[in-house]
Amino acid sequence: MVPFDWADPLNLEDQLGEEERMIRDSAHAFAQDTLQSRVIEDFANEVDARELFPAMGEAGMLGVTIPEEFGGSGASYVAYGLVAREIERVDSGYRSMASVQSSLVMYPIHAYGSDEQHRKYLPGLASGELIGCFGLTEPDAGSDPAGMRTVAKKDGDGYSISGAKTWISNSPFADVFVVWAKSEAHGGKVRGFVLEKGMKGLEAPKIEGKLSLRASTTGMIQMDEVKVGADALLPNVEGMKGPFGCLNRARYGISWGSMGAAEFCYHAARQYGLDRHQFEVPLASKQLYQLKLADMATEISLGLQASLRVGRLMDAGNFAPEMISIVKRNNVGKALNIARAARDMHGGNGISGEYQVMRHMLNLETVNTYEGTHDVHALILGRAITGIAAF
Ligand code: TGC
Ligand code: FAD
Repeated sequence: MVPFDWADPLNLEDQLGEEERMIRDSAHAFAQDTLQSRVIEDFANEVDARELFPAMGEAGMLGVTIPEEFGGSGASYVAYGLVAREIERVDSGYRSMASVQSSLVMYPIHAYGSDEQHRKYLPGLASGELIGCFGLTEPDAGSDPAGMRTVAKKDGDGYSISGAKTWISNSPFADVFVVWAKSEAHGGKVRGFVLEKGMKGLEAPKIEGKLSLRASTTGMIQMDEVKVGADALLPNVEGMKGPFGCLNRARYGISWGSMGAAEFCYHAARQYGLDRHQFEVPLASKQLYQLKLADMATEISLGLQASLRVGRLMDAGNFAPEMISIVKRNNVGKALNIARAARDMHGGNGISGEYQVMRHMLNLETVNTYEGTHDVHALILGRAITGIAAF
């Protein structure tokens, strides 16, 4: 028998390799030293924290699974998940900045791009010298991105791209824009294009006034006949499996990240209950309070085990996208419930920025919606279970 560890109930630590632990430890140190010290102000002031990209790059937080020859770490999907967990332990918005860069920009350029695109973009994205964004969602195409209206028309040797993307993380300060459009030259099939800041007809206004994910900058991408060369096309993928292949990686990372946010809330609620006395005893001595902590520990440890399992299967090249729907949907939904409970357990203090649980709660509302809403992932699973699409 071993003693029970309330902070690691199912001994996840024992299941990690040495390199995974090292990467996790450096992510933890970076997140606590560089991110935790500024997050309350970044969230309160809705700052554009673009200077965090080179800092993340230097700390090895970008492109964890991308090969070292392109500036990445060449590490496992489990290591990538552990990094997401440490960053999101501080704030979902910072994790969003990093996961868009790694899974939604570096991944498609690496998986679908040409050698020239690899050399041109990947090292700068890995170092954080370049910032990337991913344009799939449109004002009239959110859960149903196949309904997109953005088009690419043949224009000389290249293309002319027109349309609008909305709710795009990082777009207002991005240098590199991975944009998905219906290409007339490819029979109307969806194709990926890499656009660059400063191109004529390309604008990326900020969406101001979010009540969630305020430490992450979100904007639109407006394209009015943006002319690009043939070399802007991602040559090696066609159809919706292109963007969905990227979403698989990001959704998987979110399943770990959301558990990091939940762990912060669980630890905070435990400590608060031990410190705070009412009716002359600690709140943590009350059965109702302990029940909530027990539920948190249970959901977090089960969620982490499930993400670890999916990560190991991804590393073995042996996963189905529906597995990722299970962990994204379950872990984010559970994390949101945990954050709401932690907010309540902090009483009035729970609504102050200083105690941070309400910030996590507000952030997780977005995380529950983006990368496929909680209900859309249920429908993805429902289709796989019954063979009937109910979208
Ligand atoms: P469907 O008919 O199911 O499939 C079309 C083609 O795509 C393939 N496919 C996949 N390939 C790889 N991975 C997956 N997960 C895939 N899912 C589908 C499929 O095999 C097929 O290929 P082919 O070769 O036969 O053409 O497509 P559908 O249009 O009916 O899809 C329905 C649904 C609901 C699954 C899909 O539309 C969906 O997932 N909707 C949610 C949209 C979403 O998640 N958007 C995210 C935008 S990015 C974002 O939110 C970033 S947030 C910032 C951050 O991450 O921090
Ligand atoms: P809708 O699709 O309109 O859904 C509204 C409601 O209807 C939801 O509850 C949904 O579950 C439900 N619903 C939809 N369809 C069905 C159905 N068939 N049956 C039952 N219920 C249904 N996108 C990007 O491309 N790149 C990014 O970087 C990015 N970053 C984001 C950052 C933030 C802060 C936010 C908030 C969003 C971001 N998104 C990004 C967009 C995000 O992916 C979409 O918001 C999400 O996919 C949902 O689309 P929607 O907002 O249009 O909602």
